[in-house]
Amino acid sequence: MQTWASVDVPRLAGSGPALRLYDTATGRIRPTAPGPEATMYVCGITPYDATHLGHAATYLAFDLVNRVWRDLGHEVFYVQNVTDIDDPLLERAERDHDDWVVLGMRETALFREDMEALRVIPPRHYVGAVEAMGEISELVGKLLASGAGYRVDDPEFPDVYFDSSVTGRFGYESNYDEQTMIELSRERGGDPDRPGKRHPLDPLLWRMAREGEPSWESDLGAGRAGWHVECAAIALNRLGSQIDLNGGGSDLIFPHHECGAAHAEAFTGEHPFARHYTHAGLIGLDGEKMSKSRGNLVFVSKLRAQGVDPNAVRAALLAGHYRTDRQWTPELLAQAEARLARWRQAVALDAGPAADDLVARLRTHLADDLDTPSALAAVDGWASEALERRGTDPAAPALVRDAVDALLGIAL
Ligand code: 5CA
Ligand code: ZN
Repeated sequence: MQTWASVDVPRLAGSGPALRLYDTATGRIRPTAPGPEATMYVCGITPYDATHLGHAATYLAFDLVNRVWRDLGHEVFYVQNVTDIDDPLLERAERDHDDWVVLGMRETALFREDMEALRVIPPRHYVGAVEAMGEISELVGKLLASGAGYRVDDPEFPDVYFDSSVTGRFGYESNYDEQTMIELSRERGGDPDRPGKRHPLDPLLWRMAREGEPSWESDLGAGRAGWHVECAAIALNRLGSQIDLNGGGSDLIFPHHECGAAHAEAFTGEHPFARHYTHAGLIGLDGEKMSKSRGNLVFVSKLRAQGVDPNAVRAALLAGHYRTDRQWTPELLAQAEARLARWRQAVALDAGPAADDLVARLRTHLADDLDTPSALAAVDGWASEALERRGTDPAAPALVRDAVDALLGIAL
């Protein structure tokens, strides 16, 4: 699929400390230690109701990872998918008497536009499930042949499932107990109650064609791919195994990333599939998680249409820590707008207080599990000093502008 337009990232002199991030699998903040090339797979949208501020917050968090790695001199190999065929998309299309293909295309186009406006660095490969159906079915075929997959005991629809016991590690990524896993699976697209499976937690790999549902020809029989194997195949085929980071919002901890990791590890025999499983907290509105099913959504495109500066949306979402579940409020946006106005006033001065120390602090805060609240406060400090006491360094305003752009993605 076509990705979105790239964004210029200023190069800063010097370098900072290695990036440390929380890893869900080990429950610890650990250094990321990519080689010259850093590999990152972040789960993309299911294209309906895009792009709400919860989506935006999650992609902004991983955009910071991208920016910090680049600043450290790594080449970042970033891949993202689009789940452009799945049950929720079909359900929405049916509800709205829409064509699921058109719905997916429209929402993906809107998402691209929003990402561009938010100055998110695009992935190198942006891959739709539909265009990847051949490679996904191939992976399912190999899992089936190796014994990691099996046909469910159902003569009418012998769908292919994954035997979650084959790696001997199922549960290592989420660290949830079995009861929790079963409940979350039921809530999030799984089918723990389907008869004929070896284990309730075994996820679907290939759904045989049903009347009235889209399907694709394959050696497995006409059908379509399960959700987790979609991401496993797209990631493995482009980034290989043992990637540096697998990311998404915290609602993907289970079953999605647990199952994706198990698929990849069963296929390659290598553990772990990702060195870091990193998850962003969920954004809510009026005390509830912002989600399609609840319908309490605030859209990036609506804000843009109202004339809101996307840089202010970015600043508002980065004002909280990426791992904290937090609420979107109009005040949050107003505060971000005031903050940006002040920063812009300060960088418009002919001279300012020396900014080398600010750049070092920005790097240190971001390297510390993306501590954006402290990073933004550091810029506030410099801006106050510049506006209240002035400064004599003529290069400082431009340096701050570049650092805020390169590291936070905010254009002043
Ligand atoms: N297509 C799948 C991933 S393969 C999917 O989860 N799509 S999604 O459109 O539902 O979500 C896209 C990304 O936004 C996911 O990483 C998800 O965890 C994240 N997300 C969804 N709702 C929120 C929210 N309220 N706050 C923060 N992130 C969210
Ligand atoms: Zn995914």
